[in-house]
Amino acid sequence: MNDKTLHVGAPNIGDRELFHKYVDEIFDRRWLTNRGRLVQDFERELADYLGVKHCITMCNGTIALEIAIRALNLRGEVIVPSMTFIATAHALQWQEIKPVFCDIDPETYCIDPIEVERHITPNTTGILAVHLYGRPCDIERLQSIADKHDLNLLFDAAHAFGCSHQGQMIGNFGDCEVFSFHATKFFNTFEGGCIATNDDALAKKIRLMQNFGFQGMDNVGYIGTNGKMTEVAAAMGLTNLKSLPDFMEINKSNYNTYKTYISRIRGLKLMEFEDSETCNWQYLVLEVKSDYPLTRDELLNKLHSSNVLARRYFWPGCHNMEPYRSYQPNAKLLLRHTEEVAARILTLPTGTAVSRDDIDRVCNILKS
Ligand code: T4K
Repeated sequence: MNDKTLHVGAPNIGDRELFHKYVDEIFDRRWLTNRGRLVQDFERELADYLGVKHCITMCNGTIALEIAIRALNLRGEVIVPSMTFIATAHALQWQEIKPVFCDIDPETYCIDPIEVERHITPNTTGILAVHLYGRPCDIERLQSIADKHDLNLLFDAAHAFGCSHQGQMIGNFGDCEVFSFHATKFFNTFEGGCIATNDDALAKKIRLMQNFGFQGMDNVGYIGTNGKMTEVAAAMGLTNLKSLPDFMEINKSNYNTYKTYISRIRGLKLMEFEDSETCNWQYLVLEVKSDYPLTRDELLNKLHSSNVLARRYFWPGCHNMEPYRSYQPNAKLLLRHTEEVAARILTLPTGTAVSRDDIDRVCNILKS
C-alpha cells in the first residue's frame, strides 16, 4: 500500500461545528458579502489580536498587495526581494511599477538593508520588504532608510501572521503590512487576506479602493476595484482564530520533533526562529548543504517518490521567472545570496495534518 501523501500547505481547519453554525447564520440573514456582519466582527477581532488600529480584510493577499501599493501611490521603481513568492513582484509589475530585485542577507533570508540602499535611484518610491517564512525583516534599519530617502515602506507579511518583532505583533510596522489568509497559510479563510495599518487616512483610502471607490450609495469618489472578503471566508477566519493557539502549538511541536532528528544528520540544517518572539512556525525550511550526500534536487525527488511533497519555496527567485527574466536579464549579477540560498532550500510538510509518525517517516527518508 502507498504511504499517505504529505503536502506542504495542507490547510489547518478549526472547529467544524462552529463554522457550520456561522454558515447557517449567513444563510438565515441572506447576507453573503459586501461588508456583512461576520466581516465586521472578523476585522475587529483581527485588529484586537494584532493590536493595530485598522485591519481591512481582502479577497486574497495579492489583491491586498496591489491595493496597498496603489493606496500609497507608489510609481516608478520599488525595491523588493527576489527571494519571495511571485505575487510580491507581480503586484508591482501589474501596475507597471518596476520591481527592483534586491539581494537577501544569507543568514536571515530577508532583504538586506545595505543592498536596499544601493538600489535607490531618483525613480525609487518605496520598499516592499517580505518577512520571509515568518521571520521579521530588519525593520528598524529599513524604516530609517525609508525615512532618510523619503520612501514608503510596506511589508508583505503573508508568512508572518501571529509573529512578533521586539514584542510587538507584525502588522504594526511601516506604512502598512499585508497578510495572506490563503488555504495553505497556517491561518486561512479559504482565500483571503488583510491590510493592517495604524494610519487613519491610509485605511480610509484602502477601504474606498477595496469597494470600487464607493463613498455611499450611488456615489463613487475614487477609482477602486473589488477586493472584498466574503462572509463565508470571514466565518472561516472567526472559526480559525479560536484555534490559532492550537495551530501554533502544533507547528512548534512539529518543528521541535523535526529539529531533534535533523540536528543529528550531517549536511542538513533547519532554519531557526527567535525564541523570545511569538512565532507561527508554519514553514519548515531545510537547508541542504554541500556535505549532505545528495543534492537538494536529488533529495526532493527522493521525498516525492515516497509521497512526501516537499517544495522548493522560493526557487528559482522571481528574477529567474518571466517576465522578469526577459525584462531584467542582468538582475542576477547582484543577487548572489538569493541564487545560492534558493538552490539549497526545501520546505517540509507541517501543520495539523502532519502526525508524529509522519515526521518519523519524513526524517527516516532524510536519514537513509
Ligand atoms: N506574498 C507571499 C510572500 C506569498 O507567499 C503569497 C502566497 C502571496 C504574497 C500571495 O497571497 P495570496 O494571493 O495567495 O493570498 C501557494 C499558495 O497558493 C500561495 O498563497 C502561497 N503564497 C504560496 C507560498 O503557496 P502554490 O502555487 O505553491 O500552490 P499549490 O497549488 O502548488 O499548493 C501548495 C501546496 O499546498 C501543495 O502541496 C498542495 C497543498 N494544498 C493546497 C491547497 C490549495 C492543500 O493541501 N490543500 C489546498 O486546499 O502557491
